[in-house]
Amino acid sequence: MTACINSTCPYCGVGCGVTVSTNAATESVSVQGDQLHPANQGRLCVKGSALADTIGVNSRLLQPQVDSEEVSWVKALDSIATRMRKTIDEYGPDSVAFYVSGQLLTEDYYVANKLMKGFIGSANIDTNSRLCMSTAVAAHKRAFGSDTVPGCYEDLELADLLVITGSNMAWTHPVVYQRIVAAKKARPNMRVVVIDPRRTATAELADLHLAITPGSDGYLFDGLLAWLISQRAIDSRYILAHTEEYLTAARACLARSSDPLAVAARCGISVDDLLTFYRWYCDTPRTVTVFSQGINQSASGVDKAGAILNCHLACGRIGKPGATPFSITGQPNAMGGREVGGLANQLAAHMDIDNPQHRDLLGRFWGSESIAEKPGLKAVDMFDAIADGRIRFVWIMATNPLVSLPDANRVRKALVACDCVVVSDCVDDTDTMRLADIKLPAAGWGEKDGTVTNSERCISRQRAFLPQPGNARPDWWAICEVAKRLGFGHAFNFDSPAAIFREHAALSAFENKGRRDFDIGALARLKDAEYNSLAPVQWPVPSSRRQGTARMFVDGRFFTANGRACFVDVAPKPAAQRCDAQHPFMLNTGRIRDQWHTMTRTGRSARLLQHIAEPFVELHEADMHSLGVSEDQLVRVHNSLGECVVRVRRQDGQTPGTAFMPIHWNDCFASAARVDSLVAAICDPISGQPAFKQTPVAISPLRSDWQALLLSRAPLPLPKNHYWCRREQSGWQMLLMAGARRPSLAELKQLWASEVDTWAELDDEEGGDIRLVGYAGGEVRCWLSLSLNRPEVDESWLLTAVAEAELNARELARGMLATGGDRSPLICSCHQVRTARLQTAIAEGHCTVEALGACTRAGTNCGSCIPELKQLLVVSAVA
Ligand SMILES: Nc1nc2c(c(=O)[nH]1)N[C@H]1C(S)=C(S)[C@@H](COP(=O)(O)OP(=O)(O)OC[C@H]3O[C@@H](n4cnc5c(=O)[nH]c(N)nc54)[C@H](O)[C@@H]3O)O[C@H]1N2
Ligand SMILES: Nc1nc2c(c(=O)[nH]1)N[C@H]1C(S)=C(S)[C@@H](COP(=O)(O)OP(=O)(O)OC[C@H]3O[C@@H](n4cnc5c(=O)[nH]c(N)nc54)[C@H](O)[C@@H]3O)O[C@H]1N2
Ligand code: SF4
Ligand SMILES: [Mo]
Repeated sequence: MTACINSTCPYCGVGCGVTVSTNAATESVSVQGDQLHPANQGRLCVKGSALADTIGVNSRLLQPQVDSEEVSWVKALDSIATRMRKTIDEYGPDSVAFYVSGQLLTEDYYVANKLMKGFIGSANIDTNSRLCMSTAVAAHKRAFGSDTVPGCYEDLELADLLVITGSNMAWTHPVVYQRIVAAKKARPNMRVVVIDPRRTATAELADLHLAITPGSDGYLFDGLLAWLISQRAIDSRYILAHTEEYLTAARACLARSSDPLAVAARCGISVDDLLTFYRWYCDTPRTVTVFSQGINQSASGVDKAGAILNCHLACGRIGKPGATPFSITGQPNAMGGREVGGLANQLAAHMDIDNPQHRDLLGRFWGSESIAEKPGLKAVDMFDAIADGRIRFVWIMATNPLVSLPDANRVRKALVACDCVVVSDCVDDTDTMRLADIKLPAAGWGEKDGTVTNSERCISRQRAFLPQPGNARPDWWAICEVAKRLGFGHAFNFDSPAAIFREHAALSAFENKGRRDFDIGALARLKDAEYNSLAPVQWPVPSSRRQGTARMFVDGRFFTANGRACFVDVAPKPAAQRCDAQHPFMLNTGRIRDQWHTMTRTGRSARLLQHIAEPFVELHEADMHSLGVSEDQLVRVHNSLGECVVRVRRQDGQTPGTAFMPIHWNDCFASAARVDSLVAAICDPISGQPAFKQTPVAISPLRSDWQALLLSRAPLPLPKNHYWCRREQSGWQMLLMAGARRPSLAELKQLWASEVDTWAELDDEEGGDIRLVGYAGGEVRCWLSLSLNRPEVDESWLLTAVAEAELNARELARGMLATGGDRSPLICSCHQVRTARLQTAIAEGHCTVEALGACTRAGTNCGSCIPELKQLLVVSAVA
């Protein structure tokens, strides 16, 4: 019997609908795109397509633990409440904190915020959205009076000019990107400008790629406003009718940014390219500007986003089909978190903590007299307060700050020093979990019910289709249970996510009367069955408009006191830090196509690890030359804060003098690859969002006398003084290692002394390489290859081979069949198509993405690799 259920993908802010089929007899789960979901209309990217690989009880935390002992939930919840109460009694409400996440469901988030700001009476709840969207939030509020994303995905398809800045959406919002690709194909006149210091997969679609100096977007958009004014391309009627402070902003902008030559020089691009962009913008009423972390994660991010908003307001390009600024959100529920007021300076339902009327309203609605009166500490400040003992209790939910906060080594010190650290997570081992005093097993995707809101304000249901494993429980339940033990039972007597959602919706409409943008009053009386079957809907959904709202500000009315949008004088600034002789490389950080953040889920999918399996630093060839390093060589990337050891990848899209590292690897997966151990905690003064994208570093080659690949059935002890990178695949532990002093054969065998009864060895006559296979009872238990450089192995072949005991030991030791396997980089994860196969197909005359797809199947499932196929076609055409 197969059962089908619709839900929402738990990864990025595109918020794709998925249809999950579960077969009770075979216990198999398959995940497909939901044909009817408005965000994706059936499409999924590679991460969504691999969702079924990442569920299950493997590596899950299944039982609460207090001080390293497994305990019942009752005991764990009692301990949390007692320790919290004791801390509050002794040091006051501001000595406790919650650090939460845009990956919580709205219902979890709502009760966490309600408990801290409404009943404990402190605003010390902040979220990883501080690292992600807080800049956009602050810029929206300053310009619009509310944190409103005005447009919708359809606007990106309708635009005649699409400006994408600081976003690698081909990899990070792949389904929206695919929608744009399709739109551009249907309307070839649509133009795309990509602004990014690197040439990314996203830039493959661009008619113009501006590889600006890192951090210079503020100059570019300020210069654009000056140009629009000088060309009389502004919409004076709109400015007069719907905005204020235009003259102040315009005068300042004209005074500093009128000279395109100077602006181009600041941005490190040619004046021709600059003016091409400016002219296109001038001439195209249907313009959309999409921005993401290249803008948000900056010490002057709010002003950069403000500069973008200024240009849209000046041309009246907002609230119209195909014309809007569009801050695209990262996490699946970044928007839901904003709705419930998860940031330390907000109140629930898009209200403000600084506004006494809002506090009063909330107090009456919640029946509480202890609503927090002042903003709480923003993420980076919160961890500083933990470090210096102002905060003595912290509950971390659905985020991994030891990996994702800047100056991550300082975060470690803070958590070590903290009296009580509670961590709620689904998996049993994360860098942060290792420092928890109390561990709570959270129900994960597919095991819990609730709602999320995507980048275009669309609320959709996540639905459970699996039982909660072991003693895992949803986060909302754990929070409510603690609230009850703290004496707030009357306000936390929720019996289901539906009940929480109804209260959340009712609050949004309470005394609203069109004054606050976030109003979902039409959903306040949903019966449980209606909540269960809730179809995706875009907020606002006031009682008067049940069908939801695609676009905001259509009538030019904003949520400021006088209804006018506000121009802001946004004096541009360069990147907060500069390179110097000791730190000659500007390190940029971000995401790769097939991994999600700290890899707790995607790092367990063999399929997703094949695209890129090891942490790396990308460098331009010229820099590799001057450093004297070659592709795949290990290097140290370091500065005064920390050090990482990663492999070099040559990347021609990298500007000389810049480097790029992924954010994903951490202490659970590699010896030294937490990139945030290098990033300084320099934040935007308004939003508190850290400048993750520009860090001066030094890079130096690492000498290694040997490198090895180990495969083992049993868990391996991780070496302390060597480079390593591990993963699990098909029940095998795979470990790559490198080091200075070469271990002896005896030392290596010692690793599996208790496991193995028979060894097969093969010494390479030429290089003195070591190849070892260990058997127990005729079955392969371990396999090892050690040589000077990284052993070249066909991993797919090897994994099948080690499972077959009768295989010739010599062949196994060689690691490859005599015919050889294809070890070239994997491009299409869905159909397992590698570069060499594609190059052959191109040589045979398959010279379009479609032809390559027909011939090799690459790119025909989720399409996430199409930008890479295009790159390959371009490179092959040049060669
Ligand atoms: N595969 C995958 N997808 C994801 C995620 C993931 O972990 N993996 N995470 C999700 C989350 S939470 C988020 S927030 C989003 C982030 O989505 P994006 O913002 O698209 O992702 P990033 O890779 O962080 O950075 C975007 C781009 O900014 C560029 N950049 C750096 N400095 C500058 C600059 O000064 N100016 C400009 N214009 N650009 C610059 C970088 O080179 C990079 O290409 O992705 C979401 N989607
Ligand atoms: N250098 C640098 N640093 C960055 C960034 C960057 O671009 N550069 N980007 C920043 C951004 S935008 C973001 S969003 C952050 C992301 O950083 P994090 O939020 O730290 O990363 P995740 O791995 O997504 O952490 C989510 C955790 O929640 C767990 N989890 C999943 N579902 C649930 C659930 O339902 N309940 C509970 N309790 N736990 C759950 C997962 O197993 C995982 O451990 O990183 C930030 N850090
Ligand atoms: S684009 Fe991919 S990761 Fe993002 S929601 Fe859709 S399927 Fe999930
Ligand atoms: Mo994010």
